[in-house]
Amino acid sequence: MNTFESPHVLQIGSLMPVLEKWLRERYVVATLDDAPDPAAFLAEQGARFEGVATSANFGVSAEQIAAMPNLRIISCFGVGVDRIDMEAARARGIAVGYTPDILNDCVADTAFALLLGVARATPEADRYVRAGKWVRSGPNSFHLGRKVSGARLGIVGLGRIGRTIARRALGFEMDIRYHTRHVVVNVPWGYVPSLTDLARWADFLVVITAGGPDTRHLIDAKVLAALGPRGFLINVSRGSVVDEEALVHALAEKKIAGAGLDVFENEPRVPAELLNMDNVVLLPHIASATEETRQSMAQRVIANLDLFFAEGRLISQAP
Ligand code: NAP
Ligand code: 8YV
Repeated sequence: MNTFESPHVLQIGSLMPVLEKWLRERYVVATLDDAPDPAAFLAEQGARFEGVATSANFGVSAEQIAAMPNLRIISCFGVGVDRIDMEAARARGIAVGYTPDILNDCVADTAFALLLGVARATPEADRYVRAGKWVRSGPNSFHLGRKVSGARLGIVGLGRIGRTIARRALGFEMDIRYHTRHVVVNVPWGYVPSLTDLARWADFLVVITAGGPDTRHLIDAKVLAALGPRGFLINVSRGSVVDEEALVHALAEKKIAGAGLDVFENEPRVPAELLNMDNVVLLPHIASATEETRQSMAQRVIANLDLFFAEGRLISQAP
């Protein structure tokens, strides 16, 4: 494509190198992060951008959208669009592309990695071996874990990823129930209208709702108290869904058994108290981060942009 004919696309935040390469092969790309003063850059040059390429981490703010009067499409690397000001995009009729379904498997796998990790204390056991404690303390010296197979799994959010998690749980012969705002038809798992009732019932409560204001602190002190001292919390959705202060308190006071967390309220900052707790497993927001899935996500970001600029439509349009 000749650069004189190519639409101008603004890249917000760093993206996978291959995605950055593909973008530059097709479009005239400017990286907002390269500007010494991003706001001044947008005020001066915003009118030239018809497209934005961003990620679930960086999103696009209402102010940034306002500074691009000719913006027609935002293509997001990720399925969670809570950092994109969807209202501002909708008001201007700007299309928002995202990457649903492609990452269901890896996010569900990570939910199980966290669940197994915290229940069987595998990261802690690994540290025990490396520190020479097994040699010093002898056979069967490491504390007992908790059984996952056959346990009760409560899923908060039974969308694309939640259903994939439920299917994984069938292999572990778990008893599965879920909570959402609307009953999901054609699934064999029991609906629990009250989140606290689900937490009270569950051995493992896995959170996989959307982020944003509607789900902010859905998992609060009350839900954690209901989960109880034998219950584990797993969060692979967004840090904002869990009241982190209440979670730290619940863990410190042994009001819940443990937690497996891929996401945090102020990423990449993790509450200092969690760093010294053995009954938590902490991941740096890597649920979708496999070579295979990230490659497919990058392809979808490009496919959404290409199809939009060619035919005015998207493969995956965020609702
Ligand atoms: P989805 O298909 O839209 O499912 C979202 C689910 O959340 C739906 O079942 C929805 O049901 C439920 N939900 C929304 N608001 C709720 C509320 N207030 N109370 C209870 N349930 C609520 O989305 P998905 O593709 O499964 O992805 C889910 C989220 O996972 C994404 O939005 C993203 O934030 C997160 N994610 C994280 C990673 C990671 O790297 N950790 C990777 C991918 C995705 P109702 O509407 O009926 O309530
Ligand atoms: C993102 C995610 O890809 O899809 C989402 O919503 O949170 C992840 O899969 C990751 O945060 C990179 O932006």
